[in-house]
Parts: sequence; structure tokens; C-alpha cells
Amino acid sequence: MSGLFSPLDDALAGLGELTRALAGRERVRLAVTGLSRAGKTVFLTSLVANLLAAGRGARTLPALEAAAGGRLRAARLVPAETQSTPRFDAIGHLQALAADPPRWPERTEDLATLEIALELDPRSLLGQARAAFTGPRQVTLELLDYPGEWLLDLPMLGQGYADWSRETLARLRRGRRAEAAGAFLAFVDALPANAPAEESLARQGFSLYRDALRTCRDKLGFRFLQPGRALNPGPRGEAPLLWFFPLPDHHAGDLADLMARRHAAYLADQRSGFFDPFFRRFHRQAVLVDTLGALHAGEEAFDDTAEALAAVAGSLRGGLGLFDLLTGQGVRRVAFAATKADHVPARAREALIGLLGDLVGRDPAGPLDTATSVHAIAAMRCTEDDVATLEGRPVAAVRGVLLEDGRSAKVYPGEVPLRRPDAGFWQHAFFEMPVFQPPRLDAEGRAGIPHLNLDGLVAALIGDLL
Ligand SMILES: Nc1nc2c(ncn2[C@@H]2O[C@H](COP(=O)(O)OP(=O)(O)OP(=O)(O)O)[C@@H](O)[C@H]2O)c(=O)[nH]1
Ligand SMILES: [Mg+2]
Repeated sequence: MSGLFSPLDDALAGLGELTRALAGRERVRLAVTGLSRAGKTVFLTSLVANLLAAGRGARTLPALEAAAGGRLRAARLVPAETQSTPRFDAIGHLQALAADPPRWPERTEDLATLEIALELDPRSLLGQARAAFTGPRQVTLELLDYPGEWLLDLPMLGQGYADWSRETLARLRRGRRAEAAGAFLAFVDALPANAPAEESLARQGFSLYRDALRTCRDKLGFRFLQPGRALNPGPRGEAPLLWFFPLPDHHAGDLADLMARRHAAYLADQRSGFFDPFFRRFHRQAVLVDTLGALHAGEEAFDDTAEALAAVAGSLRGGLGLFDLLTGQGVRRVAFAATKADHVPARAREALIGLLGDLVGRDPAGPLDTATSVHAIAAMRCTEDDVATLEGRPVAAVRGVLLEDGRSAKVYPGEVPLRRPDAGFWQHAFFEMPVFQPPRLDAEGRAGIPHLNLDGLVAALIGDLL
């Protein structure tokens, strides 16, 4: 990924940050990273609702308030001014969650940004003196929401068409994917190596490839699926640069040339429209992982999630300028979080932290100055802990209202392994993961959103800046 961003741009952006820091007006880019359905939109909605409520004096995020030493005075959404990027509609999402019946957010189909300004009492005597001139210290959090599928385009940026094709086809020929991709694989295997660049051929191949990706995502729970816009085209809809698919190595005709050109054009487009402006630099990063969902989806899907995570993490390294270090924001922190932890009772949440730590620990490289922490969270707590009976014995369970029929149910989810499960686990494993209904909320969000350890995660990420 080095060379993706120009050093001059970095320096200019950094200079702006330094000036703002001296004036007590810091900006912090908090990247919320996660594969599709990881829980990004719910996380951002809950974070905003709980910060706004905390700014009004509600005790919604105690660990963050403790980290801020009680200095948080107010929180407000920064008005959108004239920017052309869509605004993240936190209030709209909150109202949908608070509706009767409550509604979870739809799949995110475009990127959206949001800024929330936190007003704080000064930390030091110098800060107090400065506050007399410039007003209270203000830390602005910049947040971004986007379709999770697009994240897998990031590792594609460092690859040419031939390498991408080889890896993608090898993956598609493995295990349950091979079934899902049967029609597509039969199509490419029957193509002559010098196939002509006919649009009908390109469209047919793309459409079969996309069907395979959809089945892998929706029926099998896989995540390592590329390119992202084949699954989630975004507001610009389908464009010809999307109509490419992987071809075997020995292909050398006009169709292969066309595929390679479209692959390059697609990546240039994603880079200029998404990665450059929005993934440029971040100071703090939350990586959300639906670890329980991956367990529920079974062995192959679980390994696939782990591979996808490793590929994304590998691409995200680097990218801070000197000025970030001068302003103190360069102390990068990464917090990994297993989401939807309200699906399991307390003790299993501890195991979940171990499991996620083991998953991400498999990628030992990373910048030396990165402080890394691992958490289990529920951005929106939908259950209470309870006790169920299994074969005559009491077992820890959770109770919540099921989304499908509005019934209150006690669920014994199954055991969460402490580590990446071995073959034996999958033979006996069952892991229940029903969709729960969000708890009743007031639409004004005065009391925030009930959560599990959202405050611990946010304190670990930005507590030092407050
Ligand atoms: N019980 C529970 N369910 C959650 C929680 N967070 C997310 N979910 C569930 O997970 C689903 C996906 O969450 P989203 O926040 O929409 O996921 P996303 O990462 O934005 O997904 P994309 O927009 O597709 O990339 C929700 O519809 C809920 O069913 C949580 O804290 N608790
Ligand atoms: Mg979303």
C-alpha cells in the first residue's frame, strides 16, 4: 500500500492538524472497519446516540467518562455545510430502531460521513489560559460508514489482474464454494484461451460470477468475495467497468485483455472515489468482527472470515504522516471487537475475547507503535442473561425477543471456543444465532442505547485524547 498516497498531501493535511491542535481544536479520524454485516451501522448509531446522551449528562458511557476524567461537557453533531458526500443519518437509524415494531438498518449501499464534536474542560493550566481566548477544548470525531463488501477491494489494490484471477479461481474451486460457483466455473473452463472480446460473453461471464458471489455471501456466509461492487454496486449502479471476472492463466486473447483493462479501471475508480478520500489516513481504528456469526456459519465460512480479515489487515498498515506524530494523534490505536456479544451469556463473552484475539493474533506483523486491544461488545444489547436446562443440567443462556415472531425466548447459543476451533469442534458444534428484536427505545434517544462494553472499546480507542 505504500505509494498510495502522496507525501505532499500528507504533509499539508498534517500541517492543518497541527495548527488545529495548537488552537485546542483537534480532529480525530476514527475508522470503523468491518466486513459486510459486521455491525458497523448499528455501532455508529449507538456510538452517536450514546455520546449525545452523555453530553447531556446521561451516564451512558461510564468507562469513556472515566477516561476523560469527567471533563466531557457537551457533544453535538457538526452541521454538514456544503460537502457532497452523503451524511450518515444517525437520527434516522435511531428512529427506525425505536419504531414499533423496531427495524434494524438495511444493508449500507453508499458511504456516508459524520462528525461529532465533543466539548471538554481543559486538561492543564496552559489549556485553561488558552480556553480564555479560544473557548473550550474541542475534539471532533470524524466517522465513516460504508458497505462492508467494498472493504475487500482494499487488498485488490496491490494486485494485477493475473494474480487476482489466479487466487480468486483457486479459492472458488475449494470446498463449498465450488458448488456455489459450479455454473461459472463450467463457463470459464469451456472458454477457449483466445476468446474474443464480445460484450455478450463478458456480460454472461460476469453475471454467472456475480451469482456465485451472491450464493457464497447469502447462503454460505462467506466474506472473501471480490470485487465489492459486484455484490453491492452503490449509488452509481452497474457500470461497464464492473463487467469483469477471473480467467485462468493460459488465457491470452482479446477477452482476457478486456477483463484486465476493466479490472484496472475498476480499481482506479474505487481508489479515487472511496479509498483515497476516505481511507487516506486514520488515527484510530475499530475493527468489528461478527465472530459469533462466523462460528454459526460453520468451519469453511469461519476460515474464510479469518482469511478476509488477514487480507484487509495486511493492506491497512502504514499511512500516517510526521505531523500526526507531532500532534500526538499518530499514536495509533487499533481495537478489535467481536460484535453482537449479547447473543451469548457473560462467561462466553470472555471466551469470545479469547477467540477473536486468537484469530487476529495470527497476523503478527503490524506497526510497532500500535496499541492493540481486543473486546467483546454489543452496540445494542437485545438480551438479558438467563439460565436454561440442557439434558437436565442448568446452562448459561440469554433471553430476548425474536425478530421473526415477536416471541420472548430463552436461547442456549452453544459453547464459544477459547481459540480457533479444531476439526473436532465442528463435528459436534452447533451454534444458535437467532436475530433478536432491538429493545424498546425512546425516539429522542435521551437515555442513549443500551449496550455491552461499547464504552470500554471507545475508551481504549480515544480515551487518551480526551
Ligand atoms: N443482537 C444484536 N444484533 C446486532 C448488533 N449489532 C448488529 N446486530 C445485527 O447485525 C445486523 C447487521 O448490522 P449492521 O450494523 O447493519 O451491519 P453492517 O456492518 O453495517 O453491514 P453492511 O452495511 O452490510 O456492511 C443487524 O441488522 C442486527 O440484526 C448488536 O449489538 N446486538
Ligand atoms: Mg451498514
